[in-house]
Amino acid sequence: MPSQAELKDKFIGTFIGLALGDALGAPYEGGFIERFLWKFFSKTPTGKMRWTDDTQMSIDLAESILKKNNIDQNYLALKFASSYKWSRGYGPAASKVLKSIKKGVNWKVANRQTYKEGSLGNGGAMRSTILALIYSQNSALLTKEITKATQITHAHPLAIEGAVLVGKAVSLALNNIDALEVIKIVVQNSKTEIFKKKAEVSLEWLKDKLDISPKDVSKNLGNGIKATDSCITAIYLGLRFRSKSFNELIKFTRKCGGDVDTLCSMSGAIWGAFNGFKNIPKELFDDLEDGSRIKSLACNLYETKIQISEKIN
Ligand code: AR6
Ligand code: MG
Repeated sequence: MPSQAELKDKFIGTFIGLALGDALGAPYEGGFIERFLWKFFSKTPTGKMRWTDDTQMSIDLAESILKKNNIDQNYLALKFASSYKWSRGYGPAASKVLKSIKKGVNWKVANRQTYKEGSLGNGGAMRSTILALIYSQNSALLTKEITKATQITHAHPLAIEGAVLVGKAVSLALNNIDALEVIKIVVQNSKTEIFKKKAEVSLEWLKDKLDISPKDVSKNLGNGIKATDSCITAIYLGLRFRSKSFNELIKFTRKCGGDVDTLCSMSGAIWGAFNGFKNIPKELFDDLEDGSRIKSLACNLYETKIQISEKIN
């Protein structure tokens, strides 16, 4: 178990790892058109690295928990909707859900307007980290609260399963659980064949310390925007680079291609949960949009976690 001071540093490392991964991955996301478009949005007016919807929705979730002390789905839906900005690069179905909620449609209706079963994108998983911070000591509550936070925009069972698996990996990293143990737990917690198979492949690779190329990682685990094509990939990357530098993780993940910002963001959060803020390069943090605001949100989440844990126990 980490000490209180270490845990607080890990909270900051997790949230900053998520935002930095997002901002560092964004210029490498998608194909030629996406990369070209991002050039116009990649910097803030003061020249800092701009992050995308992954970080925006994580900030929304963090602020919502700080305000309500738990997941109030109606409040969170409105918060997500009011923060929506096209230029943050939200997925197409997620954009429609948020625009509908903004117009007054109930989230329970809006989240099934494009797909009857809801979206199976990784948009729920990219923000589940925030709940891992709050519920890292209570696996059942972690699953319940991630499910509630995810289904507002991503009602599909695969989106929820992916979000729970990513959240679980972050919570185990916060608790200093060994990387091989983490992937074994991910295998055990995978309910669907596709997640389980990819988690089993990751376990074999990590056990044998294999030097798998970015191309083979993408080919076997996926690099797409669906939860099934990215959640296990990000978990594998976060675990593989657990004892290497943050820069090495980002360099490798950029080469995996596809949904690079979200792969970097989710694996960056896992890396940060293991290694803490103290190991994140200061020059990267100084260059990040709203770095101090995110750091202070992480500190406030830490205080809230202590209060919530006292109530639960
Ligand atoms: N059936 C078929 N295709 C689907 C379904 C479904 N039920 N659900 C989603 N898709 P979306 P996100 C496909 O729009 O998950 C951003 O860059 C469909 O092509 O809900 O919030 C974020 O940062 C749909 O457009 O987005 C993430 O990296 C796509 O999956 C990424 O996009 C994504 O679902 C996904 O964000
Ligand atoms: Mg994004």
